[in-house]
Amino acid sequence: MYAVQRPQPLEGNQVQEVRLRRAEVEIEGATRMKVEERLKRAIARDGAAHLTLIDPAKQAPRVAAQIASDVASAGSDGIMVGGSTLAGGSLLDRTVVEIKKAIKLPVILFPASEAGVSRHADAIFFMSMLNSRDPYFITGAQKRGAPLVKQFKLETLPMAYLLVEPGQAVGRVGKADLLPRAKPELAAAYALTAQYLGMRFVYLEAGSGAPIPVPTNMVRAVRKATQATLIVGGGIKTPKAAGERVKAGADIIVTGTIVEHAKDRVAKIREIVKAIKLGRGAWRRKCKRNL
Ligand code: 1GP
Repeated sequence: MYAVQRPQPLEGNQVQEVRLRRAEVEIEGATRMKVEERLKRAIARDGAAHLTLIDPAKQAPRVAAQIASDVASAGSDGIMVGGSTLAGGSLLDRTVVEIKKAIKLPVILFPASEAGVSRHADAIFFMSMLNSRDPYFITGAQKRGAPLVKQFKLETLPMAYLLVEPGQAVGRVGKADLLPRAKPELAAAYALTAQYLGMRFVYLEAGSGAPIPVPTNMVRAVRKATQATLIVGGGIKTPKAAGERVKAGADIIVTGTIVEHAKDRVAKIREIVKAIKLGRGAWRRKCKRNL
């Protein structure tokens, strides 16, 4: 016969120790809230959020950290790091590390290829350019990067990356069949495809430095078609352009190029953030009217 090993009752000080450990784990959990949850909370609290894109190839890591610190003080909700094919390796790592030293906002990777994965970030937009003609940009780079994402235990934010005219450099490099500006229904069909594939984020991208941002009627059509968290970026340079896209239904606005000019960075981002947060109030009022 085997003697059943019963757990021994804990002594008073052991009970205390277990309680303390439990409390520590809870605190740790609270401080390490998932990035997706943080974004959702910002959207729920303010109506919409703002993310700043920093391309490691465009400045030294220390300068990137200064930009991050400036936009954090201006009210931005997080930093995206990546964007160009040169943004990889040790330059990417050093940039993420410096940014994380400077701010407490979430740092999310925005990779152009498998080279854009860094162990130091908080999360990664695990993205697929659904309207590319080249399978590399749909599942190829992802397949190469996925084992690293797992190894680094990065939080994944599954995202459809949809390139809209004019598309700029990323449209050309990504061999995108650009979504025509006059075809909002096509964007909506892609966004719905993304949702049915299980992606929780949809990014309508006009391309960095685009002379005109994604049209508002396209944002509206995608908003109407899906429940995905809707991100809009590319060529957004003014509070008006940002606010209009939030009014049309965007949950997150991304700006990149405007933070490169140090002179008025803080004031510019502050104005854009203000327009974003006000914009959603108008969007909600409109929804209520239409109920
Ligand atoms: C790039 O849309 C972003 O993905 C940023 O674009 O540089 O034009 O702000 P801008």
